[in-house]
Amino acid sequence: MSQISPLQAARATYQPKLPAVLSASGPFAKPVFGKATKSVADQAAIKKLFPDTYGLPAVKFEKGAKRKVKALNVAVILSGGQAPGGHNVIAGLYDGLKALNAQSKLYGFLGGPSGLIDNKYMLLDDAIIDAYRNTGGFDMICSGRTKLEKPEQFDKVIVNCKALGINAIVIIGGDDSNTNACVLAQYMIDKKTGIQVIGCPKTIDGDLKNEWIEVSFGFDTATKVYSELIGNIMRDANSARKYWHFIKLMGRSASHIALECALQTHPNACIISEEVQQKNISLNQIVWDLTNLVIKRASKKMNFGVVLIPEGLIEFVPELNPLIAELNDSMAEGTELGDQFNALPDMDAKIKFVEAHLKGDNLAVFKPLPTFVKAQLLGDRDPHGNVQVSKIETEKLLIAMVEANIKAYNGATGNNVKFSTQAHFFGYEGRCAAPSNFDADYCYALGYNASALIGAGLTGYMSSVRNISKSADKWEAGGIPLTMMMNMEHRHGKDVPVIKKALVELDAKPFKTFAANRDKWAEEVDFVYPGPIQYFGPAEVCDRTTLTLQLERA
Ligand code: FBP
Repeated sequence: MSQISPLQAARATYQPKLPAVLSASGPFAKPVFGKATKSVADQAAIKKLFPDTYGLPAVKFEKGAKRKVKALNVAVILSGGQAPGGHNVIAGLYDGLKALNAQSKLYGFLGGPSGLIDNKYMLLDDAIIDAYRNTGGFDMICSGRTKLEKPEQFDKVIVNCKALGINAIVIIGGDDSNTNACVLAQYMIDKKTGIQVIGCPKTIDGDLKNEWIEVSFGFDTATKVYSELIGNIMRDANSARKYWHFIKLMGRSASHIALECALQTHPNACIISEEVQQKNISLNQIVWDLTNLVIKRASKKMNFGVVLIPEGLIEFVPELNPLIAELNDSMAEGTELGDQFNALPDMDAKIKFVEAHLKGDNLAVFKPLPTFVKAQLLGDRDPHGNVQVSKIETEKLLIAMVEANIKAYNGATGNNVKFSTQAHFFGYEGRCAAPSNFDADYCYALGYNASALIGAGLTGYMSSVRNISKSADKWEAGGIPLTMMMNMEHRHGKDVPVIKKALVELDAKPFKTFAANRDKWAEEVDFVYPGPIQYFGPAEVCDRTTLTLQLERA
């Protein structure tokens, strides 16, 4: 590891808080089983696919007595995008396993799921774990996006795990990785391996949440980092009074991150993709709403402002969705059109080709788009050959379109509304931040709790720590069957079982609170400057949770 900063050194000594039941009983807490569960939808189909893990009861840990547990060998992977706190999940898991039996071993498989498949691992020991306690990043064992979903891959995992005498695999990941964990758990039963599979809910996006998983880890820290940056920009905007800042925020499809940052900072506008979709708001309408806001603020001598834009917006705009679908289909590799398109020498030729082949409405939407957006729509594909929607610079697209409207407005009215802009994209700035106290505690508890689930012999569960809007001593620990979160979805031409993604709900408190305040925030300077995450100091400053969580659990 590189040299550590004084803050990191102080932070290394932080002892994360645990739910009272785990503090009292350690990983020997007693599992108390609830009633049989069912999946959120498509019960018959899910039951058929997961005959042994479907219907498992939810588990709640209660006080338990120390008992003799054999030494366990456990494999752990980090899967997908980085999220603050991942190292603490591993540290909690490690401490819990050692408490169960000091001879237990934890193997970190390297680079995500591919490490399990290709048998790349390292044995984690005290020195490694101690070096990474309470740090951000996933660099202890690194992560990856290989999908662990095919029987051939599972078979390799079995061979590799058997060679090390692995009793359980812990998959720390988002909805896709935990979907795969669910499939792997059933596969391990089918093949009578006795290897348990436990999931942990990770993603800054906040879209792996439901009645039992109140939040995925990383959301708290990442949104605090973005909100700090947004607050700094707001203060700059309010000081210089000459720029409109358009800020795109990571979060993939869901707008949870944008919404939380809006609640924390009170921007002049924040677009929520789920609202755009439900109310069928066109791109033109979004742009005119922003244009009118710029004009209105200009009339009050406020030629500045801050606009938040969720990463996934493009997919939710009604007229862009069919356009993207047609581009995905018509340019797919192996099709006649796709092969002709791919053979073209440069982007100019590709744009002309696509304009000659797009149909009716989609052509009308594509044609007026700025050239850089056309190029991004036609540029690199994802591994499935689809448009990489997240790479489209929506913040710049909106700026260009508002600019054109303002120009037309100034021309038609003789006014001189100024619209000078700055574009930003925040995502990587927050994914590896040192975890907030909340994420440090929550992650450690999730990992420690996973060791208790393993010690109890369970498989096909997600580590669940609940009641987390309260102080940690009131948190509840347990496990939720992965099958409980599943439904069937149509993906890449097939109906497949997946964990249901949580999008922003327009009738829930976080959105309603935002909607009730946004007009006031639009026209005034009501900015809030949250400042940096604090690790040492009063609990009301250092341990506060996100506003989303507070509003949802109020
Ligand atoms: P996960 O769902 O895997 O946690 O990813 C989170 C995320 O940060 C998204 O917000 C973002 O769209 C994506 O990862 C970017 O990933 P990459 O850096 O691999 O392109």
